Amino acid sequence: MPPFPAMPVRLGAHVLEGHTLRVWGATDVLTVSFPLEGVARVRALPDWRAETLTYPHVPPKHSFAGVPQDTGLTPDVHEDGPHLTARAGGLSVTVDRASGAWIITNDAGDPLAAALDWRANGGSDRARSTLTLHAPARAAYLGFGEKVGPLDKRGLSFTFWNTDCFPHHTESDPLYASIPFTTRLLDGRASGVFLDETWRMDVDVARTHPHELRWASAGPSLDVYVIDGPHPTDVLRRYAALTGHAPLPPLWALGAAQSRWGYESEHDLTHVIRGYRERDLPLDSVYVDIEYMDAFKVWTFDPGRFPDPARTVRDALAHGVHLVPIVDPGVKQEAGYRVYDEAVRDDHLVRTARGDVLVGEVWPDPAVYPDFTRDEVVAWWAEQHRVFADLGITGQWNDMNEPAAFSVRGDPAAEGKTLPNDARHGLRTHLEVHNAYANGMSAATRQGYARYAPHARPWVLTRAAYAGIQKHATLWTGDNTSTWSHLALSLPMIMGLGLSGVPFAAADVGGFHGDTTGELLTRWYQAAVGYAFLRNHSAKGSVMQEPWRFGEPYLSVIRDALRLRARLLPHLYTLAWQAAREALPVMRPVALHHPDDPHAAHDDTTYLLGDALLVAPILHAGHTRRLVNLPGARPWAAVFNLTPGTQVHPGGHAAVADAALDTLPLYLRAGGAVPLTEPAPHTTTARWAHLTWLIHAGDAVHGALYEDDGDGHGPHRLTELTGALDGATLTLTRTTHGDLAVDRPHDTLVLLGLPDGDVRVTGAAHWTRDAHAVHVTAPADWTTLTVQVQA
Ligand code: MIG
Repeated sequence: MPPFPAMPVRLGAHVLEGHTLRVWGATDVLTVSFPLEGVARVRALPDWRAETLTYPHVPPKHSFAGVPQDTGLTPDVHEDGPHLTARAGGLSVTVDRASGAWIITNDAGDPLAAALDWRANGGSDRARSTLTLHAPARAAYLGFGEKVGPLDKRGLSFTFWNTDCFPHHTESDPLYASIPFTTRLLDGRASGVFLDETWRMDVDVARTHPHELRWASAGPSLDVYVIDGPHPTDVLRRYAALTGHAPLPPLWALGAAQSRWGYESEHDLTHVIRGYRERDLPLDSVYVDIEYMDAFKVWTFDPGRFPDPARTVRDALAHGVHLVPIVDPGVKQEAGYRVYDEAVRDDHLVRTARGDVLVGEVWPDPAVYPDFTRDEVVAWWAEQHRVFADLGITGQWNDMNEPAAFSVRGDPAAEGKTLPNDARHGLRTHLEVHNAYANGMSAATRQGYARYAPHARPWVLTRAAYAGIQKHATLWTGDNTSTWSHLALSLPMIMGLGLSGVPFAAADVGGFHGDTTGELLTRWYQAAVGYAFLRNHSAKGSVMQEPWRFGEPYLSVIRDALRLRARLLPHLYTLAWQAAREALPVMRPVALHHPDDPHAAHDDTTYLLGDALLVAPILHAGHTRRLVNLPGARPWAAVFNLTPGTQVHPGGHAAVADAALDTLPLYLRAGGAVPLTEPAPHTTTARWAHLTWLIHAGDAVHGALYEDDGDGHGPHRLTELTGALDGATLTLTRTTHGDLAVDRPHDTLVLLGLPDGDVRVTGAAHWTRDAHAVHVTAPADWTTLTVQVQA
């Protein structure tokens, strides 16, 4: 614990009101509260009148992250000279009233956050509110939302200011989303810090000073949540309890998706769907970019290119393909256009500092901006989605919602391709709510589909975001490029989003900007088998990059990768369900499950699907071999391309993976059990007619399978597989919960890691053994199987 620094006396009196402790002095107010078990909150606010009033003024907070403001545990408060300590929910906050510094420890005595210095500067344009937290030397800092760089952000600095960065590079910052939340990993122990501030902010992650994590906000105050672990999954769970859980997506959204800024008509969509079907490539959705609109007017269709949109949607669905249209927030300024007329009539638009409706330029030109920071505007925008829901659309792609502006009328100096800092959102300035703009837009989209297509689960993609976005939408990482460096970057970037509460993020497969190649596209598809969604997307002017555009061998290998993805869907869908319940991301950094592993915080090139399947893609041109860090104490079986092999590697070591173009290195940890199915042209339900458990026998076997209709809100069933290998005997038990009956004729079990010898199975009538595995056909109603090996 660092010593409290010497500073002028800042704070004096205190009062406990309800569950909030307030401490105040001549210029500042601190409030301390405990919203949940394991979470402490410290707000720092300026108050110039504090000395003249018996009771300092603390304005109510509107959290754009959606954190409830009126719940909490009541702390015990204890005074010890200048130190004031509040304790609740397993945490203590000690404030040194002389200096204003504060420190948060848990009941085990671990210091989770120590504020060496802070200033709440009242929000004048030039002054900034600052917070300096002690950064222990060995700590890694993960998360911070959608950021470039490695998984561990120590030594970097970032700005939170949602920006349309076209195209971005591997060093670009800021990008499209702002999630000021980090998980600190220190000696295998995790804790979190979340600053619930939408104002433009900067963070310096032990870059300028090696022992300081420095935050600076353009806003008047600081709202800090400190979250206890000890495990990184605990931090994520508590962050989701504060800011919300992501809803379960429909199964189809996890299937293969194709997109192109350049599919311009019904004919183009039909053509691409046929291209997939003719080549026997799985396809579940096609994203429809801006050209479908009539003169870029949102909620319209160009009558020439889409004469009958209902037919277009229906015909695609008949091929098992969902269409996902893009929607931009900018509304064309055109009298007589219904959306614009309503927005003006009902005062829904962002205004200039002078009070006029702000006019900018985006794809529609001139364009006006709905003010999604106000509830009535969100409700109005939600109603617009009826146009799409009535056509049978249930997925949507919200773009340009930083918001982006190519230019702003009357503001030739418009900075950063967005609205001016002093633009007005009701009573708030743009500088305050810019980062929150996309959350309101995406909330409206989810509300709209929930209302007008209640039979379906909405699938909402957004480019921009603030903390809490996961309740409404998921992110793709915007305009990446068709380069190997962007393929490699996609892993830490998506995992960083996963550690920031966004479990379903993904990057554009093949790269958006620039020309991809057959090899890059192929390796990208392999690397992306575990992206939460798998969308090939590219920009106008770049080479076409559907899976067949580069001929053989690429087409065949991409088809294999898409089939691998299709086989993994029972597992991926179960992970999606776990993401919705427990806030664990689909693509998990090794550090999430192995915080003790010395290499995990710096492992940017592999990821886990669940806790037992490790994906180690090739990320460099021409490479056919790589090193793989295999974490933990248990052995890992090589299951390249999901095929049982002969190699088993010890945990806690690196392995060498040989991977020619047609090979994706995968490893299954001892004890891991992963549910797989057969590839299909597109998804139908998540009640799998074919089910294979790939199991690596170990001392503690565990696997899970979540099944339901794949969409909507019907019955479900959870199957859990447990078991243990004891000497030469493997026992497996299957239990099920839930109200969904599943009727498949049998389960197939593929068992790795058994000792050599003849096999006898009790509980099944059919089994075989080959060089790599034991294959068991288990009856539909099996509950227990015993596999005995005789030497
Ligand atoms: O100004 O809609 O990131 O995915 O294809 C570019 C056209 C606007 C940016 C998105 C990209 C999309 C493109 N959009």
